[in-house]
Amino acid sequence: MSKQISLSRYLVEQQRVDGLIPAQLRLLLEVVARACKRISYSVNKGELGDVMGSAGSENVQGEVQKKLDIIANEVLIDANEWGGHLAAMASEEMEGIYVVPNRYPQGEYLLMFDPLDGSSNIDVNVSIGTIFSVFKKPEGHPGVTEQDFLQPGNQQVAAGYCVYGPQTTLVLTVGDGVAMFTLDRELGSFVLTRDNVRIPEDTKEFAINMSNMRHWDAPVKRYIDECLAGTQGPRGKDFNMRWIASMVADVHRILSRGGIFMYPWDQREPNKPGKLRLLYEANPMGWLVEQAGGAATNGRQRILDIQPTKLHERVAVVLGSKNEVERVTAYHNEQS
Ligand code: P6P
Repeated sequence: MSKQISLSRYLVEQQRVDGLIPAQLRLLLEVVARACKRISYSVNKGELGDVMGSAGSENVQGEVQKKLDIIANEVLIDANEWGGHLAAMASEEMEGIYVVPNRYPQGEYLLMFDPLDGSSNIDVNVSIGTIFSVFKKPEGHPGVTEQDFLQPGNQQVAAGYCVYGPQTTLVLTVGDGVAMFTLDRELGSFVLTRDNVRIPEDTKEFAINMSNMRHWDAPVKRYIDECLAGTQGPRGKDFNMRWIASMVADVHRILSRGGIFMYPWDQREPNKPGKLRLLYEANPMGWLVEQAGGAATNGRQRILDIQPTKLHERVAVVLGSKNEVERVTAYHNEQS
């Protein structure tokens, strides 16, 4: 039987061999993984547990919360607040930051997460996931404030997601490439199933919500029109389209076989730069994609270089196979 490497062993080796992750960060990542395992069990219960449907409340984004949105958020808060590795947390589902209560030791890390991304898919049994991003708390002042969370994505020390699909798979980077761990339900642990994940630089597969076509800006229309023109058009090859409407599932496909994912600015809400969240979706996914040899921009600049101005900042997202992202970005920059 091939030697199975657990997530815990992988993290110990990253800590010991490469000196990449301090013990406190290793502990944090193991706690997040256990929380994701717990969320996976709730997700998998479906109709058998009291976890489906709406919670009858709205989140800070004004979106109707699903019961599982709230369950996942509470699992992550409860799992992480006592360990001594965190100073505070921020969630897509919460308006402000959650400072670790004084009854627990304060740590040096900040954890941000979208507890259950793609939750509109929960009730129809389509893959959903948890996205997380880790920063160090800025030094030089006591306590922690919202301002401490407003760091550009290039300052992340760890990022990842857990996709709850046919398999429950945790995907992680600590700055030394991307690794994938599949949950072995018999063992109850995450086992390394792919290491050094690489995204092909070219692709024939794009992911975008085509129903928004009439609202797109010209560079996006140009790029998609060229893909749709196929072998008769300037690209000289046919493209396929996928849109799961669950960023975690779409990004997992791109990390697994290449592709380009786009949620661009559109004129439906012209004052919003985009639909997706910078801190909870674009930064962690952008770093994972870059660590796997892909690229991630907002159409004009590298996502990880964007300086956030508020916790729930939104951003346009173009990420995936490097050559395609560079083409879309070039089209935008030619425009202005
Ligand atoms: P639309 C899920 O709500 C999400 O935030 C992402 O996971 C997903 O890519 C996108 O929104 C789907 O948006 O407009 O196609 O429903």
